Amino acid sequence: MKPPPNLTLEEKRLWDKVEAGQPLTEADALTLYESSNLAFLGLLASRVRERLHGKVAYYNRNFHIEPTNICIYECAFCSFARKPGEPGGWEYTPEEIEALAQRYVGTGVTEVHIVGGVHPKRGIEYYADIIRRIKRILPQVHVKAFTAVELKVMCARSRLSYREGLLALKEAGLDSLPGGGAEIFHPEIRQQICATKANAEEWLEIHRTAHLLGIPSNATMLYGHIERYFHRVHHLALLRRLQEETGGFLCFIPLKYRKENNALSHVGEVSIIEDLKNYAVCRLFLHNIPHLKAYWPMIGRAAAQLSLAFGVDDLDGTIDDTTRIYSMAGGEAHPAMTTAELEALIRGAGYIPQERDSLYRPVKQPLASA
Ligand code: V47
Ligand code: SF4
Repeated sequence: MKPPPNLTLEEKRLWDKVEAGQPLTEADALTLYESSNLAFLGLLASRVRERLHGKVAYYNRNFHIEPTNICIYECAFCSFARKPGEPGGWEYTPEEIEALAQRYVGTGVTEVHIVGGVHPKRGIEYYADIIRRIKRILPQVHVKAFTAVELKVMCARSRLSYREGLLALKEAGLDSLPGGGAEIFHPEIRQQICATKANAEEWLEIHRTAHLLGIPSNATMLYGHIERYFHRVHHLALLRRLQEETGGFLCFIPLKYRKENNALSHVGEVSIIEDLKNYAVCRLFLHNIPHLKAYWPMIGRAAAQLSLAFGVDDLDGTIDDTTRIYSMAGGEAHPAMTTAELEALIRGAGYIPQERDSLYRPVKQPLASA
């Protein structure tokens, strides 16, 4: 495709590079972040998006289980965690978790996403037990569970290596890992926002181990707080390198920092321009991670719809008002969408909705084109 008119020399160089399918360098990614030509970024990211997925945009039927919000850590951006005994804390028993799963029998959900606080007492045994109970009730459902931050502590508590812990969970029915806990890998920022939890090397090692055991995973980046562009590029470069090694990442999810009820509130939130730019740069730089997700409960429905023209190909799912992490931080209060609403959102932006399973296999044929 010919470049659009009136590009600067630098924009033209980047256009040609993307058209030729060459990976962008970290310097290229910084140049793109510093660009104020949003239309150019959208067009360029859409070239890559359409090469990978055409006009298809994915969604899934999912629900969340957050077993506890009791957490040993105090991440500055977190609105969700509570200390033991503090008002607003919860700790579900395995029986309560079974009752949550029971609600979804016969509903067509294909995925349960399980994440929570890092509980001071629970080890691998508790988590393997809840996976087994869920799989007994919903045998077809894909279990995407536990961030590397949770896994590090649960393995240590049960005196298991990452490999042993992940194998025990896999045997219990774990199918993939979600991408949380990555935040910003660069120590300059990590030290200020989540100093004591798993660091970059540990997060990456747990995902590497999972990939080698045949457990795919997602990756995230929490952006729009105190980090600078070069911290984001450093983060993306580490993920791209691990993906070159293992090929185990399915999807990348930029998570916009939301400011309500946490210790970083004074920093405020970035604009939608920044969100769209970030999606575009992530799509362009992470050429080897197949999917880019706009997680609508965090970014909002309108921004998620717009993001499809900035490299995004997945909006996540129906959710059914089962997650509190974002509502407690300023996201949608009761996040839930029907499949018809998700499809209308996608069609409204000129894309073709496709229900997917957790491995991005179509659950039914695409409906009439947009
Ligand atoms: O690691 C916490 C983020 C993550 C805030 O894999 C916040 O499909 C913004 O990992 N503002 C957990 N973000 C959620 C997560 C996730 C979400 C959606 C899809 C997938 C997936 C994974 O939530 C944490 C942290 O980065 N988070 N507080 C906040 N105030
Ligand atoms: Fe705990 Fe996760 Fe919140 Fe950090 S982000 S305080 S690890 S629940």
